[in-house]
Amino acid sequence: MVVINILIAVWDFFATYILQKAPYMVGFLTLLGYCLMGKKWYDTLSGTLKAIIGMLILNAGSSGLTTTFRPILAGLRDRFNLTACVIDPYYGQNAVTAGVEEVFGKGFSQAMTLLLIAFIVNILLVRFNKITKCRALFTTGHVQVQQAATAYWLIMFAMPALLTNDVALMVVMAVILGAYWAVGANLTIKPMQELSEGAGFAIAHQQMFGIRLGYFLADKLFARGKKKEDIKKVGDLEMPGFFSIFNENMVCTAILMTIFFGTIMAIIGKPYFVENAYIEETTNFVWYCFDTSLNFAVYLAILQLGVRTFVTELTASFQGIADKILPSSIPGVDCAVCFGFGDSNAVTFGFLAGLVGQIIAILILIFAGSPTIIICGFVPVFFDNATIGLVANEKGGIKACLVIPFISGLIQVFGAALIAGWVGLATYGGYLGMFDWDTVWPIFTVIMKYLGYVGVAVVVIILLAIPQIEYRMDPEGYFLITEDYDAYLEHLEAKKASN
Ligand code: ASC
Repeated sequence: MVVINILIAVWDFFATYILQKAPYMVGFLTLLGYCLMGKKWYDTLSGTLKAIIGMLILNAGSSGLTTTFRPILAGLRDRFNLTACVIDPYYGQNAVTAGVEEVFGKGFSQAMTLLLIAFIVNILLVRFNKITKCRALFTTGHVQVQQAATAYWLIMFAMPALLTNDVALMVVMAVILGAYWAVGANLTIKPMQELSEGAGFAIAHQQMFGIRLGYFLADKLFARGKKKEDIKKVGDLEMPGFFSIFNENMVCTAILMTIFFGTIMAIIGKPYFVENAYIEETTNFVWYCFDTSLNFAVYLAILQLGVRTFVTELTASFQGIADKILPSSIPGVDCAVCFGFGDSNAVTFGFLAGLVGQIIAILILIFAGSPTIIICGFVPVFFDNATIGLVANEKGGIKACLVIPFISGLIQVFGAALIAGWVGLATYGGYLGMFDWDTVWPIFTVIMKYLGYVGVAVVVIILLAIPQIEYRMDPEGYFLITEDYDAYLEHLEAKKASN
């Protein structure tokens, strides 16, 4: 009895403080990896601390961005008294918590049990990757919490028959969500290895299908028939005279964000910021806008420093886990990690292009009299589109970096309006709204709503078939790309030469 109680207490601690907190999860994996490699204790200690601190720095940057710029976009809603659905992971989670009891008669705590079981499904799919071909492990706990909550709602909406059978409900959800994590993160391996020149990570976030789609479109529409050297990327832009200051990432971000957020803040107007205690009546508003906008560049720089601090530790130590426990696997990490690679200005360009797409889509919703109006949330518009833009730029150049996030912005708003209105989350004011949750998940929901248990099987089969198809496109290179990137590049050369 005592032993069981201790085990439960240890598990509770692990689930609360490690599994759901990305920095400690990354630290735990680094520690485990170095221990399995038999590294000296002091190297293990230093590597683990660097991984945790690096991830905490990354979090400081990304939450700085989110907490500073989210209220500004949300301010538009308050200022103009719009009753509309904000697309944002945190609003989405609140909406689920607020409505789940009322709509489905279920508490939120089951969503957390779901998270743990789905994570085990992810581990198993990676463990048996000789069969499943899944190579990436999810490590981003906060994202898993948000996704478990939304998946919980979508699946109960699609399959009300499950409401009376808790075990079946958990099994269906855990299999679908766990497969989505394993398969989605797996899809990002190729784009990420190319972007980072083999740094050894995948993305475990909320736009994994979006990343692969962006990569695919950039390749097919913008890189077709062109030599790699002929593709003009954001970093190759040679700008004349004063424009050349835009080549510097910090300067470019600072100038564009000052123009952009300055305009939005001017539209919202000083009284709003005074009423909500952001500033005093006596504060100079123009200076406040300037100062706030500059912080965008600050947080982005912090975020990139965090990436540099932890990525090498995590990926080097993960070798121990890959050798001993999960062969041929790599860690899936927050999408912000890729902002440390490629052309850093592509982050800003992707974001702005996505934002233009979102604004146009919102205007269309308003003028078409849509019953659900969407408000841009900072997290989807920035983190999704910057990531997709970065990948598109790497593969297809600057045009791809502008066009693909623009289309993504349109899709995010239209997709969110349809799904959030249909399943009833819009009534509670928010929806997760990240790219995959405006595209792939609504499609899953439709399939399950109309086909029931058959639909569940269809979704699972579609998901599990994806890595199989990818594997068959290049069986020799498939595991090589995670195991030995240089050998993979040689394999590609040899393949090209023999064609
Ligand atoms: C999300 C979310 C965040 C951000 C962050 C990006 O989806 O909930 O806080 O993106 O993970 O670094």
